[in-house]
This record gives sequence, C-alpha cells and structure tokens, in this order.
Amino acid sequence: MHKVTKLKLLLSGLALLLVVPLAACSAKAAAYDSSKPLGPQVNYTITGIDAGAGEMETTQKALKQYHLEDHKWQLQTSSTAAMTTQLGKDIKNKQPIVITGWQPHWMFTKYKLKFLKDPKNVYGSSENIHTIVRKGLKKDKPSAYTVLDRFYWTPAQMSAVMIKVNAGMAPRKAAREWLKAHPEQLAKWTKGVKHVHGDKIKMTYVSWDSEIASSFVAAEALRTVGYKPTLQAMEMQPLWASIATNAADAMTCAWLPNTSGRFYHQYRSEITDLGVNLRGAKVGLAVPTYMTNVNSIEDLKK
Ligand code: PBE
Repeated sequence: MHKVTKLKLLLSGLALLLVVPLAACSAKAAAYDSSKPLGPQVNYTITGIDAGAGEMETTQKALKQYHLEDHKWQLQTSSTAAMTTQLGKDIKNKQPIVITGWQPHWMFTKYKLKFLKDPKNVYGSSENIHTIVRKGLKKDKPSAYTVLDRFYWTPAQMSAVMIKVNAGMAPRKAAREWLKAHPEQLAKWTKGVKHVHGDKIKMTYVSWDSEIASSFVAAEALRTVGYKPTLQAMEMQPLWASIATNAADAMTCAWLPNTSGRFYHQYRSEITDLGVNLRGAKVGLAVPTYMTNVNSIEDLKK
C-alpha cells in the first residue's frame, strides 16, 4: 500500500475513534431534574409543529401574554412527525420536553402526557370541530350535503381510527373498518338519503392525524351512498380558500372557536358552516407526566 494512503487510513481511523464517543456524549442529554429550573434543561424551547397550524399562532400569543419571551423562551417550528418522534425519544430517556399538544390524538394514548394549566385562558378550555362546505352544495349535491351535515362522532371514536393509522394501516382501510364496526351510526348519517351514481365530491384537509381520520371516514360514508370522493391534502390557508372559492366541496377540519378561528372569520361569508362534527377537542402546551414540577404555563418561568 502507498505510504500516503496508509497515513490517510490511519488518520481517518483516528478521527472516527474521536468523533464517535463525542457524538454519543452530546446525544445523551440529561434526564429531567425536578430540583432545577426547567428553562435551561430544554434550552428554553417549546417543540412545535408546522408553521401553518392554528396552535402555533396561539402559542406565539401565549409566549407574549405569559411574558415567556422575556424569559428567553422560544417556539420551534417543526412538523407533527418530527415533534412526535422527538417526544417518543425524550420519554424513553425520561428527558424534559414541552410540546404543542392536542386532543384527540394518539400521543395522549401512547404516552403519559398532561396539558399545562392555562390561567390566562389563551388556548380556550375546549373546542369543537366543525364541518365546512362550499356555498351551493345543498342545491348541487343534496345527498352529500345531508350526509356531511349529519356526520358526527366522539373523540374516542376518532382516536380509534387514528391509532390504526398510526400503526400503519392505510387511512381508507381504517375508515372502512370503522364504518363496518359502527353500522348504526352510518345508518343515522345516511338514512333516507337518495343514492347517487358515481357523482364526484372533492374533500380537502390538512394532514394532521385527527383530520386524516375525520376526512376519510366522512369520505367513505359518502361512498356508501354512491359518491366517488377524492381527498386532497394541503395547508390551512389553501384549505379554507378551496372551500370559499368552490374549488372543493367540503372539509371536516375547522377547530373552533380558537384554533381555526382566524380563517373562520376571514372566510365566514364565503362558506357554509354545517356545525359540530366532534365535541370536546383540546389544544395546549403539554409535557410528560414525570415532569412533576411543571403543571402550569406559569411554571415555565420558574
Ligand atoms: N392541530 C390539529 C391543528 C388543528 C388540528 C391542533 C394541530 C391546528 O391548527 O393547530
């Protein structure tokens, strides 16, 4: 072997020896210590989700109203997938983490989490999810309008679908299985509805787990009365615009009064609100239950 090559090999070997233990050290952060202030333990960071989420906007408000910004706190933009992955890792190692959480969601089933108290009521106590359709749908597709108007289920039912999807089942299959297991509920939504023959209906949604569950179940319910539904995922702003401009027929993703409130008010006169499809949703900052000294948003400053 050439001398220079040999030296290079030796050097890269040495570098590996040095780099690996260093990386291993820095990756293993300390476990949550209830005797110390939280801020430095999480680098004053709230682990958030995608920038377009209503909850991100509400959390920015919370940072201001609780004066968390003055205490160095910041909200990190990420994605639901990245946030839940980080959450899973930190919980495995009993490390501290503060997230933007919401319910219904499998994160509350899979992990022991608690919402932080919100004495200033920035997030609102509880929310309902509404079904929103385009103007004129009642006249153009009365059967779809009726099914969507009746579509209503519980947080536990939505969670059941979400858990299957989280375990790897295709959303459409999970939705069909759920409907098969709840024939009476489906019958309530579709009773007396005139069947159509392959009429198209376009639904739009944001691909949060909760919205995937509701959109696919509503779409599969529409299929049972003869529609051919299509589903298209997009961000919040285009989602609302798609209904307001008649580019899409319906969506089941309006968290009200707070989380989707800004869009609701912006588009109120250009959409039809079919009312609640799920009661008792919740949004707020959340932490693993082993973070015993952090129970309120105020505690982040301690
Ligand atoms: N979420 C889930 C959404 C609504 C549904 C709480 C992440 C949000 O706009 O924040």
